[in-house]
Amino acid sequence: MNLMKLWEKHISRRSFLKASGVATGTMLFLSGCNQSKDDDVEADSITNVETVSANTENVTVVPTACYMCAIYCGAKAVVGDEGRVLRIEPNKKDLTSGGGLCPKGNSGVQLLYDADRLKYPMKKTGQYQWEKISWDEAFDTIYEKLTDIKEKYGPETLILMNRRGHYASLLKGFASNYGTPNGPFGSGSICEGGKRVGNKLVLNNTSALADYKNSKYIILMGANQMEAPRYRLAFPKEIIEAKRNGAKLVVVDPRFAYSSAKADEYLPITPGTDAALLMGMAHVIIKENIYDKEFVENYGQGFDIYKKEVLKDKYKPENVEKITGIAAETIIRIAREFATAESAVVDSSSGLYMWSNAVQNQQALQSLNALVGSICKKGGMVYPRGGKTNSIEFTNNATEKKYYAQAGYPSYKGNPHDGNRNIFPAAILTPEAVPAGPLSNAKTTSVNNGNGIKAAIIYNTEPVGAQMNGKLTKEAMEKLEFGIVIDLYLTQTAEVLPVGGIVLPECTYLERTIVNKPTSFVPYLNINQKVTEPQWESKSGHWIFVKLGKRFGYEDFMAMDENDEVGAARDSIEGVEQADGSFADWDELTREGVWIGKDIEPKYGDYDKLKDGKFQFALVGELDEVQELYLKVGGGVTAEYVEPKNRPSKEYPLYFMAGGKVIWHTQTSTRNIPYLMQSFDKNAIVKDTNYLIISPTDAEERGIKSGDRVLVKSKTNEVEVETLVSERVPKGYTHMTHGFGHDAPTLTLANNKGANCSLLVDEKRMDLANCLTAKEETCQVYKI
Ligand SMILES: Nc1nc2c(c(=O)[nH]1)N[C@H]1C(S)=C(S)[C@@H](COP(=O)(O)OP(=O)(O)OC[C@H]3O[C@@H](n4cnc5c(=O)[nH]c(N)nc54)[C@H](O)[C@@H]3O)O[C@H]1N2
Ligand SMILES: Nc1nc2c(c(=O)[nH]1)N[C@H]1C(S)=C(S)[C@@H](COP(=O)(O)OP(=O)(O)OC[C@H]3O[C@@H](n4cnc5c(=O)[nH]c(N)nc54)[C@H](O)[C@@H]3O)O[C@H]1N2
Ligand code: SF4
Ligand SMILES: [Mo]
Repeated sequence: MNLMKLWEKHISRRSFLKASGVATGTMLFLSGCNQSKDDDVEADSITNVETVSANTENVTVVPTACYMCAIYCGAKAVVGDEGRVLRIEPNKKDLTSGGGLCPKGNSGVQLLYDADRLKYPMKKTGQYQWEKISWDEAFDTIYEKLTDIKEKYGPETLILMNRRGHYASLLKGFASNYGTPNGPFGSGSICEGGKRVGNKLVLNNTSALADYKNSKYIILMGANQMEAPRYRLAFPKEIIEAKRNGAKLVVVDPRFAYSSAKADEYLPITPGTDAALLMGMAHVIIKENIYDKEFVENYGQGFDIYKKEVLKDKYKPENVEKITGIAAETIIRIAREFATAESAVVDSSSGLYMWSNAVQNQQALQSLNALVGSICKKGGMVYPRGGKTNSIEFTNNATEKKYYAQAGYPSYKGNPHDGNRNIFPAAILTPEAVPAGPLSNAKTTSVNNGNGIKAAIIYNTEPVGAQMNGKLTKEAMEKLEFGIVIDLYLTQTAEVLPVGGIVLPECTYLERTIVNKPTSFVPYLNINQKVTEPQWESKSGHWIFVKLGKRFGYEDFMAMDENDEVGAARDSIEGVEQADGSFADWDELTREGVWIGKDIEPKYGDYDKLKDGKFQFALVGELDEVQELYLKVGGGVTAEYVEPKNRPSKEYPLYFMAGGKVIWHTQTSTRNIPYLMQSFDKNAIVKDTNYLIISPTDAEERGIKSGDRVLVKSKTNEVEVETLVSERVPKGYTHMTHGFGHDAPTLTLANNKGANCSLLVDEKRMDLANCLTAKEETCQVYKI
């Protein structure tokens, strides 16, 4: 197909003309290969839609965005003859990426053209047996099955799962219309519930961001930003920039990760004990009277209670040394440096959140920031102000609230967490053991009407690989009465659907159009623009969910046009006032791939966003619903160090960090991409599989060498895997990267490579936000 025509179809005529006009003078010489060749391309010249000459063919550059993980970096697709996408380049103007792309972003073309992709809607007829069906038949079957289930068991027996990202609002609209409050549940209930609740308690906002770039003292605690950038790919770059401007970087991590390698000071900590270190630092700072009195006085609530806790003997440096393994004199020195730096910030990630004491950790962390006045301050913690889009108003949007009210529960908003899918296997297998009602008892935010869960819609997530105790998830899936998986691949999760289950092929992000709201300090949006037509019979989430809603006759969906996703994208920004008072410009967004508001610097001094204008050092006075509920489920009024629930024992003497992100891989979704799965340097821990990484001492004690196969056993399960002996992990500690061990026949590269470390994790151990605790596992290792 003529490329320019294809492109023209997807942006307005006016913006297309404007855009191509800008480009005519530019000549680029591109070879037709997939990999980035920066030296061939004048970076600054790829700023627009343009027709450029190559050695062999004409190419077009289409601004779009990456969706190989949930950061949504702005990108440019270089497209050759007949719509063939040649490669993905960075978009220099994009803010969340800082103008770059990671290796996963570059490899997007291989996802697009992966021959293993799901090509048609299919119906399961037996184990590993599928029958190709038409989209119409798929929708008819779904309508009949789900209508039947609703009549027999009630709408609450349908659960929906997704990942943070595209089309969540349409999925939510479907759930509301169907009448289930159970979902869509994203991955937030796996990886950051503790953070969100911790932040909400003290900062009145779930998602504060560290202003690394402008900071003079940065502590990364359990956050491997250099390798697993969280929220923004620009972060690693900005941390390095801060270092160039004189900032000190301290990394606190039990294992020597990539971030540790960039640190000015690296502190290996005893796993699970970070809150003790944070409280110990606060102890020194308060004792030495070097805290920010002005902040505490003007913007602090309940400081005396916090102070009383902090000054307890258990937080004396010599006692904290015993808990954390970090020398008392180091704690004292770091505390002094942190309090007296021009600006300072301590930030965390899964290393603190994936523990049973996650909420308390985050309370302690933000309280330390507050103690030195680093809240709403340059170089400290600030409120995000990313771009906004319209949220679609669905007729029954209030379903869950109505449901809770009818059932006599506190309002849904009162839950410390906005959605939880951890209850999913138990609600299928043992509904009688799952308490009814929302999180009033901190057991579940899912609603059980007594019948448990009977059907599931699983979109863009792979629970067998990603949920703790994947074996249980498998058993549960097989017992569903009906299930639907919407994915790019026929995953191991799809393979355990009950017979009669349906899989629907979504197209990739390069084959669809939607506006993104990347996490940001400033109002800004970017856009995924369709770069090439969907292949085979794959369809975009927009098309799939609108058609689905229409099949059910839901009025909200009847008014939508499944074929007009460009119109829907445009509507999503129409008339939306951004945080700085500006309005996004569609032409600019489609032409540049990004739209940036008036304010281009983070906003400081937003103290009015704090609850009653105060940072909550302690939960006193009139509490909001989340604070009240938190106390009710056993949370403390102020920050504290709480010992993790699970500790190494005689039977399971080694810490087992189940998961841990690596630069070349996104969770369960990039394991079939050849460019990422090639072998590199063993020490860099990059290969087409995962290993059990074990210290030389522990390996020697067990007679294990690198490359040996071992049996890793936890209380929950056991797996076999290859080992890598490395000094990057300390004695007593083991680690496996998550996302491997796919065990269905459908992914040519990924099948049976490595092992699924989630199988080993106890799914019942949760934090006070009801979030899972993958880093808190323990194991024993045997040479096979
Ligand atoms: N043991 C252990 N388990 C973990 C973790 C850990 O550290 N340890 N980490 C946890 C964390 S932090 C997270 S966020 C979760 C994430 O785990 P998941 O929720 O499973 O997320 P992903 O791996 O990103 O993607 C899941 C599926 O989405 C599909 N997919 C990709 N792009 C698209 C698309 O455009 N459309 C559709 N329909 N499908 C698409 C992929 O093929 C894949 O099957 O895993 C969690 N599980
Ligand atoms: N390349 C890449 N980047 C990603 C992702 C990806 O899959 N690949 N996924 C994205 C997602 S969904 C998420 S949730 C984030 C996760 O991003 P991170 O949270 O940074 O990633 P993890 O590797 O899970 O854990 C961070 C660090 O915590 C350390 N740690 C473990 N236990 C403890 C502890 O008790 N104390 C301390 N101080 N440290 C500890 C680990 O050794 C690890 O280095 O990454 C995002 N970015
Ligand atoms: S960080 Fe995520 S969104 Fe950005 S380029 Fe890498 S995979 Fe794509
Ligand atoms: Mo995550």
